[in-house]
Amino acid sequence: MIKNILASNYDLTNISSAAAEAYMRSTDQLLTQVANQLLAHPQSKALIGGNPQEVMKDLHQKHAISMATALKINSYELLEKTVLWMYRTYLARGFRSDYFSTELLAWQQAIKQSFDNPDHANELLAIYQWLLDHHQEMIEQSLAGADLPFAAQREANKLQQVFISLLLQGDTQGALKLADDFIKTAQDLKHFYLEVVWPSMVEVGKLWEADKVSVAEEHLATAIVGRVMAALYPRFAHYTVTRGKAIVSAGPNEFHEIGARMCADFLELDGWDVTYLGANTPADEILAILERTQPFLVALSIATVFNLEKAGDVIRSIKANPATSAIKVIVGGHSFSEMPQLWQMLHADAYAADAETALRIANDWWNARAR
Ligand code: B12
Repeated sequence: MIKNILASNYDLTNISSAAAEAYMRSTDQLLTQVANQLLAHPQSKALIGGNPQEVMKDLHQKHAISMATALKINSYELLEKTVLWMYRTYLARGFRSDYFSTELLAWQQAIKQSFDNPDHANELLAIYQWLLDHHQEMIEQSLAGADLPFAAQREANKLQQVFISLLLQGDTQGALKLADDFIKTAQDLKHFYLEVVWPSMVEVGKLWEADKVSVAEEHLATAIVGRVMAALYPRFAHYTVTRGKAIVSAGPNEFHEIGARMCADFLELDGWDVTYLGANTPADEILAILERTQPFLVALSIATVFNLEKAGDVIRSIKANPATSAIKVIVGGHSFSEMPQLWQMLHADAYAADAETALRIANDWWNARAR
């Protein structure tokens, strides 16, 4: 098993912040050059498995964001994991494995053409060279990685098996009935969210990653879960506030909202005064509502690694502003599931792998607060 290929070979502190900033400044130019090179390649269509050009361009964007994020927070491990995810996901969609080496060469070429400062260029070229040198290993590891650890890895239980088949069949009524039959108490609701809904959606994600369910089927599954949660909410939302104010939101550009909503519901069930903002709250709006309403804590959900950088910027701004710096920041979401230590790199106050643990941490903070 090849583990942490990059992390074991590189120390990101070797990359100067000037080189990292130069990469971020040049991203648009680099993206254009990389796309042009690949489109001009004689086997362009075959390399991308007949997918539309937009899919390839989107992949380049993802590559650039993950590279920039890894450089910014000094984490080669993050880069490695994202590269493995990309290889696995796009190989499943028909991209050829030599597409990725061709793309890496195109990035090298674009860097050589775009960077004025040869020292900065050389620092970045070395990373790309390393990715190229380990290309075959990375392909193999990504394909072997179907068993990558997921935070929600639980023994599939009967209820979950039934629930996921209802989601995949698009049976909203069946899913509502199942939830209604099973959930009698707040404890049942928590169990249902953690042991049925969460692993079912992780499974839907794995099927999407392997190109075995379509985007529409994934949307349908999410929409059914949203309807089930909305139907359950009024049954348990009658509460008395016994704890502080909490703002729960998905981070900027983050469209995944079910995890945040679970956290919001768990906190609310336990007496927190929750403001739930849903998906994709812009950074300045998060900062403004924190300053205006002065909650005790803010919980930010970040599901994809491509949104970590933006979330990190929000947290830095919260901590830098004296009007919000005392607000506790807890983070969570799928992007941390393989690298829980990322929360420290984002300068959050805590991370929790699930809504129950988030609640426990919030309550500990509340109980320990200076009165
Ligand atoms: C449904 C879904 C979508 C839907 C979301 C719709 C919605 N309204 O929420 C849509 C279609 C929008 C979507 C889009 C994309 N998605 Co998507 N998506 C999923 C999927 C299948 C399920 C998400 C979900 O609801 N999970 C269930 C909830 C309960 O899980 P959770 O969020 O992880 O929450 C738990 C914990 O993480 C924690 N938690 C969550 N938030 C918080 C917050 C705090 C503060 C705390 C303490 C804890 C905590 O508590 C929860 C359990 O109690 C996941 C698969 C997965 N593994 O989750 C992929 C997944 C997250 N998506 C993925 C990707 C790549 C994308 C796209 C980039 C796809 C693309 N276009 O190329 C876009 C990105 C859009 C964007 N800008 O955000 C990847 C991410 C991979 C990576 N390396 O980052 C995943 C993992 C799929 C996969 N296996 O490859 N997606």
